[in-house]
Amino acid sequence: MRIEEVSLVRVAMPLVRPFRTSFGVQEARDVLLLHVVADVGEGWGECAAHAEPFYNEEFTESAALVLERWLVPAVLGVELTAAEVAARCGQVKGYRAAKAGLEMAVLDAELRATGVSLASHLGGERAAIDVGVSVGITPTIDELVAQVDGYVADGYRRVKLKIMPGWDVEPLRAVRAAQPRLALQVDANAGYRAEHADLLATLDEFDLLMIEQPYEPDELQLHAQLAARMQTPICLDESILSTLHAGTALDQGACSIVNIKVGRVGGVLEAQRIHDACRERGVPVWCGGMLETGVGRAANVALASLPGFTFPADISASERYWRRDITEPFVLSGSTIAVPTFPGLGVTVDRGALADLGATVRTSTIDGRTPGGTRPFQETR
Ligand code: OSB
Ligand code: MG
Repeated sequence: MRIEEVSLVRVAMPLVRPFRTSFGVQEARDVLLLHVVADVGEGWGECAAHAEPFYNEEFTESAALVLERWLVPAVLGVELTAAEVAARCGQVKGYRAAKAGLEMAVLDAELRATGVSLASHLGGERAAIDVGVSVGITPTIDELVAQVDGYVADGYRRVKLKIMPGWDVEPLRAVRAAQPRLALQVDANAGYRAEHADLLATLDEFDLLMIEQPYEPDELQLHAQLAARMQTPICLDESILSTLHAGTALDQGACSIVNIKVGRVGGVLEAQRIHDACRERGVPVWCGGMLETGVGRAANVALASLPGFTFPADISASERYWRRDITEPFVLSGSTIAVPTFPGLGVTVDRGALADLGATVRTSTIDGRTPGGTRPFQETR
């Protein structure tokens, strides 16, 4: 296909409730969507970067700038397939969430044009996926227990608690007491240091599915040391940016489970390759989330339908995040979410909702008068 126009759609979306992790609190998402118009039709993608560089080094403003200056110019007016987007963008180092958003939009356009759903394109095998909910750090332990009870009442059968030094053993003990048989796991978002190893080892008593990313991303050896002394499996999130990283971490014994996130690894196609590599080694994976809108959530749900995704995903129903999403909402059925079957991402972006939320749109197009020329980004709404 030939890409004729790319728009960056930026919209502030308030979360239903603040989401606190070891790296900070978020009350709203600074959402960046990609819209492409190609000769074969249109497509949408979502850049999962957050407003601040606290989860990793990327942030929305930086992603938008890199897209405008380098990534969009690398694909605009070019004849390509979605599978070629990553290579076209390869001169730019990092900025994986920005690249993932652009690839997602091109892939959506390609699959819509050929009438194939993203899930079937990727090799998905399930009509619905098992999901859980990621519960942020709350002001009090009572509020945490009440939130967990509420999600369990909604139907979620797996809960992930965010932990950090000072918010680990006590909250876990309270939640375990209230929910003795609930499938429970924790995520530290790299909040611990080597001196916390003894404390982390005591978390074995809570019968957790896994501990996610206790230490900093580069600390593979520390993770391997912890894995060697704990019953609870270690899962890595922030450490794994590629198939190569996943292989290295597994070779070193730094984890035995891999969290796969589209934005963190540079796109849904690299996510699929990590899944394939882990499956070949018999390593379970699961799909992480970045508080996406319906656009990014659709890609996550499609990805999570692949057979190697054996733990419930961090893909909750739309209402857990948004009072009003910008696509049709994803709804919970039992503890599952249905996989879209329509072509491409299988969701429709609600332009009216975007307008109501005050979205800004910046667009760059090919310049019909100049062979190979493009018009620079301009605010269009
Ligand atoms: O580490 O998995 C994480 C949200 C934002 C940034 C990092 C993480 C998360 C979550 C929420 O845990 C997952 C979701 O429900 O989208
Ligand atoms: Mg995580």
